[in-house]
Amino acid sequence: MPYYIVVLGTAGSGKTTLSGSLREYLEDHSLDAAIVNLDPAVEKLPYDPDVDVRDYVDAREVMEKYGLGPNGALIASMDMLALKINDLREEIEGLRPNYFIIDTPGQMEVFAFRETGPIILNSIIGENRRASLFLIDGLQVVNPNNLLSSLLLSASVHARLAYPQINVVTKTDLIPGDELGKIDEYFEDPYSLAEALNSPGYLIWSKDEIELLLEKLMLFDVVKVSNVSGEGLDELYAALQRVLAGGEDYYTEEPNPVL
Ligand SMILES: Nc1nc2c(ncn2[C@@H]2O[C@H](COP(=O)(O)OP(=O)(O)OP(=O)(O)O)[C@@H](O)[C@H]2O)c(=O)[nH]1
Ligand SMILES: [Mg+2]
Repeated sequence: MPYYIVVLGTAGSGKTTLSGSLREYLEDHSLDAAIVNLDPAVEKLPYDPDVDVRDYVDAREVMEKYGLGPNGALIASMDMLALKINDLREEIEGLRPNYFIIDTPGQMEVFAFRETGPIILNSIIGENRRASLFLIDGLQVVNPNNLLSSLLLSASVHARLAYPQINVVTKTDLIPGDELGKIDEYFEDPYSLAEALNSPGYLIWSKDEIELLLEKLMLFDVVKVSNVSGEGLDELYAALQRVLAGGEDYYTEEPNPVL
């Protein structure tokens, strides 16, 4: 049974780059991985996709035909893709890798706030084991308020998909050591993040409430990676195996319950 890894996150957080580097990593460890490009608007990919949604819908064409802007066209394209889901699923089922990596578009509303994203993903994945990676742009979350918003968005995605989820802080190669240390501190101790928020007095929650909230938001595993140096990919793989295989043998695992 293949495992499905869904790569999600805000625009530019590194989904496409990580999808490529993760496939390389798995292949270097003698595991077979296939990438499904689920972004109908992407122009250039750093990897060669095994399945490409652009064969089913063309966001640029949708934009011109219906006079839509880039975001509207993306959302309309995903709606159109949902209508072709059986063909897409058949193509995916024709492949037999150990892992499918699904690279998604950065328009988070498709997954966090609309039906389409979960419908498409659930149809593709069926009853197979899955994990979602929620990518958090490391350069953004040196700012504690941005980290709080990212964690809230990650929780929104989890609330819609209900997949086992790992938060992945990307671009660590671009973050100075002392700032990286701060991010570690925030994740190790939610209280330090609550303490670091700017103007918490203007938030509707009291500091105690923020601390409680952060405790819940930080229940997800978190891994830091650089897609450039490859640092952190060992830890990401270990976290994925914990979620996907629970330490059990690949072939003896029971599939996930039907969602
Ligand atoms: N230095 C560095 N750059 C990175 C890393 N990951 C991604 N990038 C760069 O960040 C930019 C955006 O990366 P993408 O992989 O296209 O991000 P994405 O999340 O797929 O973007 P969208 O699909 O547009 O939402 C590219 O210029 C990447 O080369 C990283 O770990 N380190
Ligand atoms: Mg991308």
